[in-house]
Formats: sequence, structure tokens, C-alpha cells
Amino acid sequence: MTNQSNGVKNRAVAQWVAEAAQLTQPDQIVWCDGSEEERQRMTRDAIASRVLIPLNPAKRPGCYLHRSNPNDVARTEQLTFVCTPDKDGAGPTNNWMPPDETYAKLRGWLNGAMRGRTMYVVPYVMGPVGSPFAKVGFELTDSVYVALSMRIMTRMGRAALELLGDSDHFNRGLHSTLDLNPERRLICHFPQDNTIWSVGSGYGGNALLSKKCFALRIASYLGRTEGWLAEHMLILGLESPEGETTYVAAAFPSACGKTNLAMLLPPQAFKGWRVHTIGDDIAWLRIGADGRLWAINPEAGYFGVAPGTNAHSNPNAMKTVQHDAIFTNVAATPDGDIWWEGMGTEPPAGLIDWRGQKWDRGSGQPAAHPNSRFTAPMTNNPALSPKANDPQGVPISAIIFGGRRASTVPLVVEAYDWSHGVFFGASMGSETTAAAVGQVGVVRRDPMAMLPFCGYNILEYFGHWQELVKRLPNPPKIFEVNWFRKDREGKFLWPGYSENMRVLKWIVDRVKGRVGAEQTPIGLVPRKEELDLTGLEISTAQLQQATSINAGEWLAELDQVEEYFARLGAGSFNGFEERIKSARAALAQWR
Ligand code: OXD
Ligand code: MN
Repeated sequence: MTNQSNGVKNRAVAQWVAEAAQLTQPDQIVWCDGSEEERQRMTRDAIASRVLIPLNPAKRPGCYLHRSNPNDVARTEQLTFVCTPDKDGAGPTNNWMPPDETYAKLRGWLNGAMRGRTMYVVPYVMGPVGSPFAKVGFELTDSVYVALSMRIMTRMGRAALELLGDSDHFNRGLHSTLDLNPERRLICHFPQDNTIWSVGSGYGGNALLSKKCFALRIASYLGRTEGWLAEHMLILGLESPEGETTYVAAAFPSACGKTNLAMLLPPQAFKGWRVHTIGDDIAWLRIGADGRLWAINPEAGYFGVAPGTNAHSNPNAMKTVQHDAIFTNVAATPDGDIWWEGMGTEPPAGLIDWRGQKWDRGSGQPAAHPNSRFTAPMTNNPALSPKANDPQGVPISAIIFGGRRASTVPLVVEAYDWSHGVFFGASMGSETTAAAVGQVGVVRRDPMAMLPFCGYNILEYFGHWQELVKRLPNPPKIFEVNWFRKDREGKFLWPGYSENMRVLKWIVDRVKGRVGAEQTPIGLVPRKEELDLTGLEISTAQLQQATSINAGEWLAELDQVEEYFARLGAGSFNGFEERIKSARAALAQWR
């Protein structure tokens, strides 16, 4: 076995890598340094082994296509485990197995798993280097696709080793694709050991351990013990024509348009307004010395859903994926470019589908997988905020919770206070999407969009949110939004995409105390004249439907929420019961 690690000074790292190598028996170990020379070498290897297909450099310079195993195209929540010493530590929403048993089982699977393969040692930093938020992780992986993707998604390489010094405080991620057999696929988290073992999958959310596994599941646990929050949130800055920038963080379940909102290009009528992206998926939030909540994006790239991305829905994303991007499970055109449903162009003749077969237009099957993805560095984004690398992060003035709901939830509603906002987050629901294996389009409760990502007991997590505000003299205001409400014919009531700017502006004006709102049993909603609708064609009736609170729908919603909380054991939790009771009483009087 070759191993060029001899120079590594950190003994904890060297010992842990040696143990993993002894178990998995790779032919060689490659320590990644993050250099350009290394990227080129690994890319050549990936092309030679047909893991990456180069795209036409005249059309997409530096871009590659990856086709995954068709059985491995989304996160597998049923195979994802939080392995705390007792079941209660993982709580009612996580799959649980005891740590010792899990390690033993996975050791059996991993025994010799990397024979004939290379083990890449991928050191990475989450957060701007030098930030008090920053944390170091290592991923040991036998997938060159994962190693190259980690290079895009994180600050990968030598910087991590330098930052770590001789500390042993780093996330220990071990990943092997094994034989991609779903029968031997498990994504296991050991929060107490700051450790992740992921086997049998090469899919981003299962295999890029920095992302969901470390930056959300393990980090949420670390946040609980260290007094901060790791959240499934985008972060954006909204700059007014006067040059005032307000930062908001927004949680939506997977594939509900976080990337689109984070990169939003304001509509024509909003001259002089700009949206700056800090992050599109994950926020780490801490209480600052000034008593405000500060946020960073721990990632350095985007792993976005491709289908539906086009020049209208997200022009900045289209520019972001123009060069130096990796595409996974999209369709390929005969001239070496890529295509997906909802790209805004006709499918060209001779299209190759995501499985690598000639696409049959009449088959009714999509050419790109519905959860096909692009992986691109954040520096490609024309809307990237100058603060994206700021070690201090940005101060958050508003938190938004959103879901995909065909009915009930209005376009926007403001919570009366932080604790009411925690109730918004805890009770939110959304229709499921293709980002996770399972039925698509059914409403499921997804507290704070963290259902698949909270690495400890969700009841403790709600408590952590409620406690945090005691140390937060200037908390952000909290809102709930829904871009996806439909009319009786099933047509969306709100145009969405860039027009969501109008809702963001109302939110900013609420934060600044510049605009009014109407009190309803659910929270504060804008009156028609309080939303800036300049240049938007929307009928009064349509807007009214999009923003209305319907008593019947809400009474049914509260029944479901109550039932969900009861199932979690959160029935009498933190005033949730009283919230439901008083909302019901107010709804009984509602017009
Ligand atoms: C993602 C997800 O990939 O939430 O961001 O599934
Ligand atoms: Mn996500």
C-alpha cells in the first residue's frame, strides 16, 4: 500500500487514518492538498475510470457529467441512523441503533472494502478559514467523484490541516461505496464521537459527508452542546437602492427552491435592489457580542437541483453552472452539453437520458432524473455576497420558514414573537419531493425543515430554540411563507421566483418598522396595499386567495399539528398546546 502521508504531523489524524486503512485495506492512500495540480490528476483518473464524462469545453469549460447507479439517486432517510448511547438521545424522529452494535456491523461490511481501490483522505474546513464558526472535518472515501465534489463544496485541502494544528477536535468521516448494494447501505452518525460512517451509497446527501451528515446532523448536536444552531437554511442579503443591506435566513425542505431564492434576481420594477447570496442550503448561527444572531454558510459550493432551473427561475444559477461544474444524472446532448426538464429549451434530437440510454421522447419518462444535480463553486455565482467569506458572518434580521403547500398556508405571515415563530417552525409541513427516496407530493410535517437532519432529540431541539432567545437580546423576527398555494383548478396563485422579492421587501420593511400588517388568528399578514406590487399583474381575487387565512382549513391544520406533536410527545411542550388553543379560539371568531 502506498501512502504519501508521512509528513502529516497531527497524531490523532495519522492514527485514525491508519486504523481506517487497516480495516478497509485500500491499495493506496492519497492525501488531498486541494491544489490545482491535484484536481487535474484526480479528474484524469475519474475520466479514465468512466466516473466522469467530460463535457464540450467550448460549451461548458471545466464541466463533467457523472451518472450514478440508478438505485442510488437520492437521500435514503430510512437507511440514515443517529447512533446515540440511548434511543432517547436520537429522539422520536430519527432512526436509532446502539453505537457499539452499529460500529461492529459496519466494521464487518468495511472489512477489506477498499481492496483494489484508492482511499482519498479529504481534509476540509466548514466555514471561512479563521472564523470563530469554522470547524474541521476529514472524509476518507473510496470515491473519486466524492473527493472532487468535496473540493467544490468545501474549503478542502492543506488549509484544514493547518487550521487543525495538533488538535484532535475534527469530524471523522469514513465513506465507502462498497458495491452500491441497497441491502448494504447505511448512513450512520455518532454525535458523541463526532464521527460519521457512510457505506453503500455515492449520492451527494449520503456521501458528501461535510453536508447533511456533518454540517447539519453532527453540527446540530454540537450546536446544542455549545450553544448555537446548525440549520437547513439559505442566507441572503437584500440591498436597497439606498445601499442598506438586510440579511435573512430561510428554511425550506429539500427541493422547495432554496437555491432559487438565495440567488434571486429582483423583478424589473425593483430597480436598484439587489440580492446577495451567502449560502443556499445550510446556516450556522451564533449569538454575537452585540446580542444579535450572526450567520455563516459553512459550505463553499452549491449542490442544487437541476430540473426546473432556467433563465427565468434562476438566471444566476444558469451562469453558475456555465463552467467548472459537475452534473449528476442530467441528460446529455449529442454535442457534449447537458439538458434537463424545465431548462426552458426544447429537448434536442439524439438526447441521452440520465441512465446513458437514448431518450425516447414518447416514453413519458424524464430525460434527466427529477433529483439530478449540479455541483458548482460559490465563486461562480454572479450574485455571491462580498460577505460570503467574512469570518464574522452576517447579522440576521429575519428568519423565514417555508414549505410547499397547495392550500392553507398564506403567502406570508409574521409571528408575534420568537416563541410564536418557534411554533411556526416546529409545526410546518411540506409536500415531499424527489430529493429523498419515497412517495412524492404528500404533506409531511417537517419541523424547521430539519426532520431528516436534526442529529439529536427533536424535543430537545425545540427546547434549544426556545432557550436560545434568553441569551439573544435582539432576536430576528420570524415569518412563514408559502409560494406554492394553488387555486381550485390546481394553478399556482402566486407567480413565485423573482416576484418573491415583493415578499422579501415586506419582510425587510416589517423588520425596520416601515410597513403595517393585519392581525389574524395565525399571525400578522400584509394587507394588499402593504405589499409592493408595482409592475405585477395579479388580480385582487388571486392575491386575496394567496394571502387569505381560511378558518376551516386552519382548524383542520391545527388538528394535524396537534396530532403530530402528540405523536412526538411534544403535546404539552413549551406552550405549543396553548398556541393551538388560542388560535382555535380566534379562528372561531374569524370572518
Ligand atoms: C439537499 C437536500 O441536497 O436537502 O440540499 O436534499
Ligand atoms: Mn438541503
